Amino acid sequence: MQTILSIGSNIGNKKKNIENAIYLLHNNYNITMLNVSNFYETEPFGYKNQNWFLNIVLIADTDLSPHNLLIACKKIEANLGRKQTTKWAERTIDIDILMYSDMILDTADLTIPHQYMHLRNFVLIPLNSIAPDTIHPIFSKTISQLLIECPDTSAVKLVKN
Ligand code: PH2
Ligand code: MG
Ligand code: MG
Repeated sequence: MQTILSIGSNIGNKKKNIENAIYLLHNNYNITMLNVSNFYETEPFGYKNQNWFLNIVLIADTDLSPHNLLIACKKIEANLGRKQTTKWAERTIDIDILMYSDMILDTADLTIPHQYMHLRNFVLIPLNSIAPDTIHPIFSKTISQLLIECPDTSAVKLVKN
């Protein structure tokens, strides 16, 4: 199944942390990357008094169920040294499931599509760069339309390689 993930880091070697997460998704869980966005330097959304993040979004193919994909993401976060801290705390690595095919799911530990994805520039700007025409299954709107309507004013800067 096709899934869309958001990966962010704001401690340590942010680029290496994200590259390691992509490597482990593929190597340990046989997840195939179909499209990976460029890196973006992003102003912290929510709690402002922390480092800027580096963020990417990727589209991948997986045989894992949403629940098992969530477990895989959590294991990789733990492998890469993420400490279990409060919701808005800075993090070595954060891997979030944004979408899973056109599935809608609302369980205690997992909500798909990600419940805040349409409200965050650090998600929508990278995602719009690789999948502007993907339809959000709850709002029935494209990513490019959600970006136009997004009220977030936080800065998201493309990193030029
Ligand atoms: N993740 C958060 C909270 N705020 N801000 C940016 N810019 N990037 C993130 O990945 C991010 C955030 C919670 O996971
Ligand atoms: Mg997150
Ligand atoms: Mg997370």
